[in-house]
Amino acid sequence: MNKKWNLVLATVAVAALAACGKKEAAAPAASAEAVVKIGHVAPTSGAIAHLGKDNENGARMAIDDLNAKGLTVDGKKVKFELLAEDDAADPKQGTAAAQKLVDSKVAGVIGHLNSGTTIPASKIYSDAGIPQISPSATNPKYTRQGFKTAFRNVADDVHLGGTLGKYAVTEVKGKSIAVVDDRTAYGQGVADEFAKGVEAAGGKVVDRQFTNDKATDFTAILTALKAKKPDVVFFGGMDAVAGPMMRQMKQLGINAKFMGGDGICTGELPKLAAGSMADGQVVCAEAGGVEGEAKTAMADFATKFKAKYNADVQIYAPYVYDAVMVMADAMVRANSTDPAKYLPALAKTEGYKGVTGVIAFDEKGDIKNGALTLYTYKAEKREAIAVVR
Ligand code: ABU
Repeated sequence: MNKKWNLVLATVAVAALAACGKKEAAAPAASAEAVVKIGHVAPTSGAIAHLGKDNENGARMAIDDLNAKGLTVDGKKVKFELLAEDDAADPKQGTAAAQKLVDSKVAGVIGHLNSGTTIPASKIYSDAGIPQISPSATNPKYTRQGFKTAFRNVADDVHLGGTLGKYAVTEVKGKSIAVVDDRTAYGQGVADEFAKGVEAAGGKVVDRQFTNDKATDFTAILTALKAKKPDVVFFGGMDAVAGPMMRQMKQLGINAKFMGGDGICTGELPKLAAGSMADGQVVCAEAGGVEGEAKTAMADFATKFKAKYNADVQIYAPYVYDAVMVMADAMVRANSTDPAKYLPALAKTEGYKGVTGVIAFDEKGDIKNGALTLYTYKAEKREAIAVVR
């Protein structure tokens, strides 16, 4: 718990004691328990269920830690309850899950994982006045719709795609860059930003192809792309499609660098690529990152996560953890778990020290001064190249 939180909790407890103490000095400050429901939505079924479970476990860990600490809000001990929904990365199931959570009277929602589900769901939460923090949806549109309830604690695709596009030209020295995307809100969006970044850095996109997020056979697009002799292939999409695409690139003799956004930058990618990944071939980026001493908190989180779930962090579990904690911190500062009352406190979040770094939101609800971590893979393990802002 950070110092600010300690101070706030102490203030709340003192205020509660003072209020109770006037007539019944012996009454406990926190006599009743309030159950506060927090919704979480991610695809825990389907091709990227491993990422959905990673996110959901991050949320569970935060809820367990909050309940172990025992928060008091407005004189009541708070017990947090997680309502976890599976949207299967499908926009229609995403809005159905959102409506279900609203009907269940959640105080806030963490999610969804995908931009394609987060964006349509955000209108439902906005209409209901329920704060939402996405810890992984990176399409910029999410926070540009004017919804006061929408927050994101990772960088967006403008930052992600643009930085990777520049990197492809200036560091990877790509001369002939091909771009493929999966036509999802995320995949197409990050690929567009990547292409803009390439061109802004003086590079050339020689081919643009697309597939979909359920495809398994890429022979036609890879054959077309091979004719352009690319030295870099960028894929806008998720690891479940990127892995088989890398395998088929190898079979077709395309020996290009393989780049992608956060959707491919996971612990599972080497397994999905099934032995086709050369050391240093992949360059991707996580939409967050820590440097220096802050790395210790991130490493400690990974150790605790492994011990609790017998699973390595895929990518966004620590960001989900922080999203839950930031929401609870706003409730404590507002001395209320009522969405209408703690929403202004959430919007004013400044200097919150999480495991993923310092969190503050700008006027749109986006993280201020968001970081990116560029990664490659060596011996099938993710290896950080640099943290950039
Ligand atoms: N940011 C990568 C995965 C989630 C999404 O934005 O669709």
